[in-house]
Amino acid sequence: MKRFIAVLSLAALAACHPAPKGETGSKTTVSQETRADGMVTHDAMELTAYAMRPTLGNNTTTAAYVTIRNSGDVADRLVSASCACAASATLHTMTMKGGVMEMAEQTDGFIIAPGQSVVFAPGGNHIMLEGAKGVIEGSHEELVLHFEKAGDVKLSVPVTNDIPAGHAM
Ligand SMILES: [Cu+2]
Repeated sequence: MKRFIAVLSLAALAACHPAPKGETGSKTTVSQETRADGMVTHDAMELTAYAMRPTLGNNTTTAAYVTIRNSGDVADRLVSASCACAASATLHTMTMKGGVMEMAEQTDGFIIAPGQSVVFAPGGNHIMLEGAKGVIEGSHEELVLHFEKAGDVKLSVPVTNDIPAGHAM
């Protein structure tokens, strides 16, 4: 019996993720069971690895990153994002085209199926912020993610060049 327990705890250790670094290890979860019309139950999102890059010099374009996991039972869609820190926030994808990385706006947003994640991280999907001002290293900016079902989710996003690697959880 004792041996069995030891094996179990080893397996648990092996399943652990590496410790996230610093404040960027923040996690926000939102959940709702039932909607007023009674149609949708248990919509839930886990938001991790969020960060925003500070603006550099006179450059007013920057980006925000977040990993979104659908931990609920219904599909949801990230429709758009907004931040008081910028004139516009758009959802961008990054794809290889003829050997060149090209970014494009994902105007339909991102559908996230139950159990699936969408990762916004350097080199890939990102939330493009244009006309940004006062996005200073060490501060926080409120980023709002607009979901079709989960509604508006507010994140206090640390401004840092130490961007955490997003990962599918
Ligand atoms: Cu972009």
